[in-house]
Amino acid sequence: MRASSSPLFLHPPPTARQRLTRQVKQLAREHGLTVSAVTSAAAFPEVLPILLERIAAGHLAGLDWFTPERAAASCDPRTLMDAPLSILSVGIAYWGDDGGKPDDGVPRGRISRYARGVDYHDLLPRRMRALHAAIEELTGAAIDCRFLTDHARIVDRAVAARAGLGWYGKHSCIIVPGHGSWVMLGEMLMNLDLEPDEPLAHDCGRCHICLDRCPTGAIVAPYTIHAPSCLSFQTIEQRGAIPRAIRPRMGDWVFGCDVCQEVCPYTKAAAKAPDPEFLPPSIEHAYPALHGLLAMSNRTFRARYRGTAIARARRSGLARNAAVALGNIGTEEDAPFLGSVVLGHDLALVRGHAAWALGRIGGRQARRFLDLARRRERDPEARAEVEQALEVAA
Ligand code: B12
Ligand code: SF4
Ligand code: SF4
Repeated sequence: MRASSSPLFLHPPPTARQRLTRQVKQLAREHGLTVSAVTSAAAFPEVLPILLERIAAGHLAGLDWFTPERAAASCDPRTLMDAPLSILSVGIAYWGDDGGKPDDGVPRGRISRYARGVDYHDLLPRRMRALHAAIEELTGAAIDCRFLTDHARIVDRAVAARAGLGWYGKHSCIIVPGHGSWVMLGEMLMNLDLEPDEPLAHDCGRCHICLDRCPTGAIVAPYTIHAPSCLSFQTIEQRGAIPRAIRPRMGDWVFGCDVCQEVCPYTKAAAKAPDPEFLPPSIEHAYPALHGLLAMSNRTFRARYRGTAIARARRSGLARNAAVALGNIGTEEDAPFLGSVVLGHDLALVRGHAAWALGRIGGRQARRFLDLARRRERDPEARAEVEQALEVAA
C-alpha cells in the first residue's frame, strides 16, 4: 500500500495554531459573536487607491473625518499596534421577523434595523473584551489587543472580505453566508498568531436589484455609494437641511435606510435569529409615531434613545426627519399638527422642514398655517422654506 493512501496522510493532525484558532472561534460564538474569521495583520494596499478615488470623486463628501491621511492610516493595521499578528473579524447577526409596521392609524416612521436595540458601538466592544479575557485564560498569556468597530482607523468591510467572513455585494455591504448583509462588523487586532482563513470566491453575478431599487440612486455603480445621496447619510450624519430633491425619496425613513439590503435575494435566505440585544425595546425604537418625534423634548429624547445608535441623529435630526416623513406619508388630517410645529417648534431647522411637509400635503388649512408662518418666522432659512412651501402648496 502506498503511503499517500493512508488516512493519516490524507488528514494530517491539526497544527497547534489551527487548534488554537478553532478554540478561539468556538469561544467567539460562546461570547455572542455570531460569526468570526481570521486574516493576517498585513496592510491592505489594494484598498487605499479605492478610498482615495472615492474621496476625490466626492463620494464621501460630508464625512469630514474621511481625509486622504485617515484613509492611508486605515489601510495599515500596523499604525494601531506594535507588531500585530492577526485580525479576528467578528460580526453579530440581526435579521429577523419584526411583524412589520403596525396598522394602527398612527402615522409612523421607520428606523433601520441595526439601530433599534443596544448601540453596536457598545455591544461589539463589550463582547470582544469578554472574548479577549477568555482567550487570555485559554492561552495563559497576556495578549495585546485593539477592539475596533466603525472606527476611522480600519476599514471593517475590507477586513471581513479578506478574512472570508463574507463577500462584497454590489450594494457594497458584506454578505455573510446564512445571514445576508445583516451583520454588524468589528475586529480584534492581536499579537496572537492565528491561522488565516481564505477569502470567499462569491459574487452577485448578473443581479443588480439593489442598484435599481435604491430610492435615491445612491449606488452609482456596483460597489460604489455616493454618500451624500444615501438616505443613511442624510438621516443620520447630515446636521443641516436635507436637500429638497432627496426629501420626497425618504418615504417614511427617519433613521438610516435598509432598502438595498431588504431587496437583496440573500435576505430571503438569511437566518431569522436576531441577536436579542438588537431587538427594539418598544415600537418607538422601530416604527416611532411621527407626531411624537416632532413633539419630543430633550429629556424624552435622551430617556428613550440613550444607549442606542439613534442618539447619533440628536433630537434635532430625528425631528427634522420626522417632519419630512410626515410630509411624505401624512394627509390633510396632519395639517393642524404640522401647523403647530411650523409656528411653535423651538428649532428653526424643524420649523423649516415642517413647512416643506405642509407644502407637500397642501390644502386650505396648510396654506393658512404657512401664511401665518410667513408673517411670524424670523429665522432666514426657515422663512425661505415657508415661502417655497407656499409656492408649491396646492
Ligand atoms: C462611512 C460609512 C458609511 C457612509 C458611506 C457608505 C459607504 N459605502 O462607504 C454612509 C453613512 C452612507 C453609510 C451607510 C450605511 N452603512 Co456604513 N459605514 C461607514 C464606515 C464608517 C466606513 C466605510 C468606508 O470605508 N467607506 C469607503 C468606501 C470606499 O468603502 P465601501 O463603500 O465599503 O467600498 C468598498 C467596496 O466597494 C469594495 N470595492 C470597491 N470596488 C470593488 C470591486 C469589486 C469587484 C469588489 C468585490 C469590491 C469592491 O472596496 C471598498 C473598500 O473596502 C463603515 C465602518 C468602518 N470603519 O469601516 C460603516 C459600515 C460600512 N456601515 C455599515 C452599515 C450597516 C451601513 C448601513 C447599512 C446603515 C443603514 N442601515 O442605514 C448603510 C448602508 C449603505 C451602503 N449601501 O453602503 C456596516 C456594514 C456592515 C456590512 N455587513 O457590510 C459598517 C461596516 C459598520 C459596522 N462596523 O458594521 N456608511
Ligand atoms: S441605504 Fe438606502 S439610500 Fe443608501 S444606498 Fe442603500 S438603498 Fe440607497
Ligand atoms: S441585490 Fe443583487 S446585486 Fe445587490 S447585493 Fe444583493 S445579490 Fe448583489
